[in-house]
Amino acid sequence: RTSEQPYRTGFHFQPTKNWMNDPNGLMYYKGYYHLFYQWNPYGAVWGTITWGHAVSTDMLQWHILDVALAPDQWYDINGCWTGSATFVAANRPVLIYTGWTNISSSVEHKIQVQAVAVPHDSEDPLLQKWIKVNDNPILVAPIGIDPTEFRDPTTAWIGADGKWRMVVGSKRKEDGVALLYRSSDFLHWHKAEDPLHSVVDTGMWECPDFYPVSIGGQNGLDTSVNGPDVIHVLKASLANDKHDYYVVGTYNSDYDTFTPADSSHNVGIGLRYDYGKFYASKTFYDSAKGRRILFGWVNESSSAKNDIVKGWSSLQGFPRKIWLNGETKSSILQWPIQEIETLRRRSDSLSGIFLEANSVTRVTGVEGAQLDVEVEFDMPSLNEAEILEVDSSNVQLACSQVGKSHKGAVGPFGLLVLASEDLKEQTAVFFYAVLTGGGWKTLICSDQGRSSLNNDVDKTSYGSYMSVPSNDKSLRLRTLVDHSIVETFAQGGEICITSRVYPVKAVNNQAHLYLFNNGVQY
Ligand code: DQQ
Repeated sequence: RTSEQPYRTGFHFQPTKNWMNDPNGLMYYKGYYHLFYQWNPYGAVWGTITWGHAVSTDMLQWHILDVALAPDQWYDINGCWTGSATFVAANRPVLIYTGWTNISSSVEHKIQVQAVAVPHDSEDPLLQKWIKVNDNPILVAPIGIDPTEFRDPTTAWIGADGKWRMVVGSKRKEDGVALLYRSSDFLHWHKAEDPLHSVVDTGMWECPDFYPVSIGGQNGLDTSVNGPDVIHVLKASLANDKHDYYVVGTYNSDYDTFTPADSSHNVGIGLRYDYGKFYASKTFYDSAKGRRILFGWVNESSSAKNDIVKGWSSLQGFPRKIWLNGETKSSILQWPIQEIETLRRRSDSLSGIFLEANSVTRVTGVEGAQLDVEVEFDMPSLNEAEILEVDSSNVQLACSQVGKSHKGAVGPFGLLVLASEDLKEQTAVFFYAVLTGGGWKTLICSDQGRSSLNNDVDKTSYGSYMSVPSNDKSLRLRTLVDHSIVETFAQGGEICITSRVYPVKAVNNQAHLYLFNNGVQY
């Protein structure tokens, strides 16, 4: 990082230059974590997309290798789009991805097909060279599906009959749909009559992900595992609103049906992985540590013009371990992978701090633009919480209307990160307990409103309501800060919020940490 490049990060993956988007083909193989990613080698904006490739032994330090897949065949000549990795046998990883091609060389109309690539040398733990198979494209859009909306194959899994299954994202009219395909040999795929799942009016489903989670623990499961102790998660990235929505449900592998566990949730309705910036995410099973890990694309909040000047765009979110929330059994929990703890150069612990009403307290001795902060607030008394006078159906709006500077009863209270000494720059992560029509709720917000003196960046606030059981003793926050990214995990990973910020003064060791309380009742 230089003074010209204050927004490059340290422990988040980013290519040395140019545009990146979705994580692709994640896997653990022969001692290395492999991250492929949508990458434009030619500039800092989206364009002719290849699969960039990086490897790591700890998901903290990455080594960038040569591009793994580039548009060099008629069926992917306009771009090698998102796809996934599957182990067809222990030492046989296979990639399936979307090729963006032309209907014919004379017609300028671009469509999507699916293609397969296999390692040139599966003995190479770095899997540096990939061969596109002769059978490509292995799938074209079926009748009734728009070939411009047919993409992003999932990791495949084995069903009850021993055959492979995979899902491809699409839409039918305005309904988002996860098309289901079956195969015996991984090259010849047949569409099942019914999709795995579909939800009316949710629009195009990009980057679907479908995986099992254990009902009784945090351990991850390989993608084909099913049984009485297992429940499934289906996620889709909604092209209409650029958010990743998931639902937990039961997968019947005899009939290939998927039924949401809680009828009030569905894909596109209800739960999101993250209430800030986080899109086109993908999980994989880490066989080395028996966990399931989630990566997601975090784009910039600055303009394309700025990206071109700085020469790069986008980060990957810090990898998260993901497992079923044992309390609800219909939502998941996410937490930064434990490897991050090895980066802690120093660890300070403070306790018994009383946050007076209307106070801001500097956490002395904790400076810098790279932090991993965990805070636990004693549960405030909710007796005095006020009725929320903002539009409670729109949380993003509620968070920006409340804002950190709002004076409430129970909150806002929380953290100021990347704050300049004069507090002119600050990113606030806060709780605010309110009474809405539906009862007590706690808002958790990330307020970027004062994150930068530069006004040429998007400072939208993000947030969510969080249900806090009455027997919970505290409100908990964990916030990771890495120069231009702030990732918050509230209440042990129930709610996550990622934001991008571009401070001008609060950089490097000029960035400070504060605790604040604007509520009068805390
Ligand atoms: N990005 C890819 C597509 C995918 C979209 C193209 C999601 O395959 O649907 O770069 O961000």
